[in-house]
Amino acid sequence: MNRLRRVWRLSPAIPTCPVLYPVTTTFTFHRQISPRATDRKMQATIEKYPRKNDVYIQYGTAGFRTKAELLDHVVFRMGVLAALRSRAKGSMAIGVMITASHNPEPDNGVKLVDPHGEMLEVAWEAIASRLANASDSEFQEELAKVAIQTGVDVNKPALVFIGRDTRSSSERLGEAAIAGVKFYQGTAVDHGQVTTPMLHYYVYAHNMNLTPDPQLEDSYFSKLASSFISLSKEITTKKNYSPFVDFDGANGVGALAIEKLLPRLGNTLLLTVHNTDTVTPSTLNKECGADYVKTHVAAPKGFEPTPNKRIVSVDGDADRVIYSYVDSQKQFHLMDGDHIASLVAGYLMEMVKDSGLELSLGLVQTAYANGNSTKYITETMKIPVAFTSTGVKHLHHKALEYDIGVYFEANGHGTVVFSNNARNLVLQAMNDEKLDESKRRVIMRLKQVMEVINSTVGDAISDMLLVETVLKARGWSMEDWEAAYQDLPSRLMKVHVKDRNVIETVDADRKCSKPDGLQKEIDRVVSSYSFGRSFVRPSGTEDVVRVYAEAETQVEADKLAVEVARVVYNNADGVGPIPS
Ligand code: G16
Repeated sequence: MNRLRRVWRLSPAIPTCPVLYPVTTTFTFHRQISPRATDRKMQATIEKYPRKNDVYIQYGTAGFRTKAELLDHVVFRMGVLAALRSRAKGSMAIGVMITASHNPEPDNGVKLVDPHGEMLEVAWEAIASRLANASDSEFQEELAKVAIQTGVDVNKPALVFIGRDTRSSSERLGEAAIAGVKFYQGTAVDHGQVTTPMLHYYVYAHNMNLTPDPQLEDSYFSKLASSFISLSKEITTKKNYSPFVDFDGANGVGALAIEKLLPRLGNTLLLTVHNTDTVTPSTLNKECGADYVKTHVAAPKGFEPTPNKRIVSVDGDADRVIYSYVDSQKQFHLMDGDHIASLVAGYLMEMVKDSGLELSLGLVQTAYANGNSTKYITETMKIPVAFTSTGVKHLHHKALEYDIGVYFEANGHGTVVFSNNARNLVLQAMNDEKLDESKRRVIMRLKQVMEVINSTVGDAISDMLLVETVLKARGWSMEDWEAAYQDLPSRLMKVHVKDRNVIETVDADRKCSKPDGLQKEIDRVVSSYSFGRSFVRPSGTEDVVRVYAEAETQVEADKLAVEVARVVYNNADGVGPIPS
């Protein structure tokens, strides 16, 4: 009886929320003989979002991602978890973004945004997976365990911001997230269709009290536009730079966002926006957008490229950006995340040197970085490069080790982070009356560059403005930019296998440790190619194994990729046609 009273003593915190009870034998007993009306009501809500199959789903590279029809219960539960996380973080806002980014339209996904606009803390990913995989009948008990384990103060309010992309399933899933927040007695604010980086910024800006909530959207676009315009006014070197750009919106939410930014840019950047059909579901990411351009090494469809004019492609939630152009001979040229990284890092390095500030600067890449980009950055630019596993969360974390950390994945996902030390030194120098005038100007510019960057997460639109700033400052055309270094020919492939998780990797994805013998086979194949390099890893966002290969010529790179893909197919239970 005493133990039963203990259960009741904990309940008044949120009386209608029995899931916060500690899980004790007595509790189970109590529930078995006397299920309360509230318990039944809560259970009925959970069962409105039933777990339809028992396939394990994991919080992966970018949250949960799979076919949209399998996600309702996951998103509902992530709404619940976000409300719990908000309480665990002293009632700060937490974000829930509904998107499958570059994936095809029938897919969808959900990822959580932490209070400073960063990705969900890694330790909580396992909690998210536990909740997503609990059976409907176990969910309340599992949630109670999480509440106790994380020591949430249930008396605190909870606030969750919800955002979604333009997928046809996103509205329905957004409602599931809102239901989850309400289930856990939190307040849900629906921000509607926003890019992933917009939601990250909203969470950050709200929690930092930067702007009143009704002005979050305005604040986001104004901050980007005003810092870009100030920088543009300062920069007089134009030479080969032209402000005309073709923008490929991937028929997704990036197209909606850019339309809101455009009027604020005046004539500093003259964008023609293409691939803006956010209403026809089948068009999203279809033969356009950053992922298509990067993986197919081809111009986006949907418009006729003008020779030598820059094309900026974003992905389905506008957190990645890829530049490209078609020359007057109709030859396609790709300027991916590696080129963006070296362009940005070189510019920042120059400013650091010219400012006289003592700031460390480093660059973070993954195994997908083209070998020649790493060589150029380390040997010619003399900038240190660190490697992490795939997934911006890993790169972001590593980049924080520098005062100025530039990170980009080859797929165009990345940004720049600044340490508190860097921000303080810049502010101090700006107020230093004895500072030499030329240094002051550089430091002012560095401050404006910091403003144009969305440091919370990779942001295609902010990254585009940054690239445009550097190109303008350098007075470069696409050809000038491309002349920095030449990519080694490479090829990306996907292999379908029974269970992609039989493949495990080590050494920042560069080697695989499982299944036994696979790495040895890959090494054997690679050894016969000049400048050959290849690695394989299970995707965190699609049900495939990814194969990357580079070699001295395109023919060799293609051949190496196919050979390695076949090795994977044979060693990891390949399904469907043999890779060719
Ligand atoms: C996500 C991650 C990226 C990662 C990409 C591909 O991007 O945020 O860091 O590079 O998935 O991951 P994988 O090779 O594991 O499928 P996005 O733009 O799809 O959210």
